[in-house]
Amino acid sequence: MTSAAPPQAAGVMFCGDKPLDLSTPQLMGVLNITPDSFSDGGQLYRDGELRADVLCRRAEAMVDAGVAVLDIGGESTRPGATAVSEQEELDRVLAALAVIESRFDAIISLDTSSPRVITEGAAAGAAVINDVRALRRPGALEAAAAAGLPVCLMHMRGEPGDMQDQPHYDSVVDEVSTFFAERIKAVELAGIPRSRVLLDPGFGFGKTPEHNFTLLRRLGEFLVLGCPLAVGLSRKSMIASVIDRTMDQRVSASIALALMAAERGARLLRVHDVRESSDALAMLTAMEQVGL
Ligand code: 7PJ
Repeated sequence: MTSAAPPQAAGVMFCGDKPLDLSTPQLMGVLNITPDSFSDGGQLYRDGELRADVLCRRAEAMVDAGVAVLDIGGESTRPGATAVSEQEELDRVLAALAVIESRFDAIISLDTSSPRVITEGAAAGAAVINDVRALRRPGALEAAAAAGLPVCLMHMRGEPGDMQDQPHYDSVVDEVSTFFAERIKAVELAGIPRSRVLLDPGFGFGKTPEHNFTLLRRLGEFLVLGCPLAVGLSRKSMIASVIDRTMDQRVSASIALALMAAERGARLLRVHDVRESSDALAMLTAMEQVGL
């Protein structure tokens, strides 16, 4: 299949007209426009209102720290979260895009599964679709293909409401690989070339701590699928399965996990603590640049 994307240097993925250089690991900063997200709910959106000034300061700090991508989400997908209506999600996301898009040059991704949010968000300047449901919601695949943007396809077993009810796999790595292969085929059939696909094993989404650590340890095995790998490990509960830490005490462990993932081939790291993550990544990149 031929791609309509501009000619690409090795490791560069075009997000609309902006190049994302994945030849070294890059950061994606999390901006949750929700009252109830996993670790930062209510900071940027409270009492039905976007806190535009806080959002601007947060985005600016992320851009200053060197993040390549700002990830805007209007739906909480933490375990047990209640569903949000498509209209409510759309209102949150469009309000945030209106604040950020004109002010910052960073690539904006949308953490969404909703076809309407994909279509209208892309029209409002979003340049990557990051879907924890891997475009399985009816209409999402077609909406993403029509938007012509890169997609991040994440593995999730079940739905946020029930995904942590005793997840079981015979082999978590094989089952996630099979899922990726099936989703790559589906997006290619819909007209999204593999060169615009990122894959994410979905840490914490329908997985026990052992599943999560197995996926991390064997992350490099997914590289044979030929797509760059994205990971979200920041502040996740797999940390608390090892050390008893509240959400805001998980920074050091999050950075350790991010570095392990980057060493195993991850190229896009979804993080909350951008300055600390960026400093840590700079050390890895410096080491890798000296060669063997
Ligand atoms: C992830 C995500 C992740 C990708 C969330 C949280 C929960 N998108 N959205 N990967 N997690 N691609 O921030 O902890 O792991 S929401």
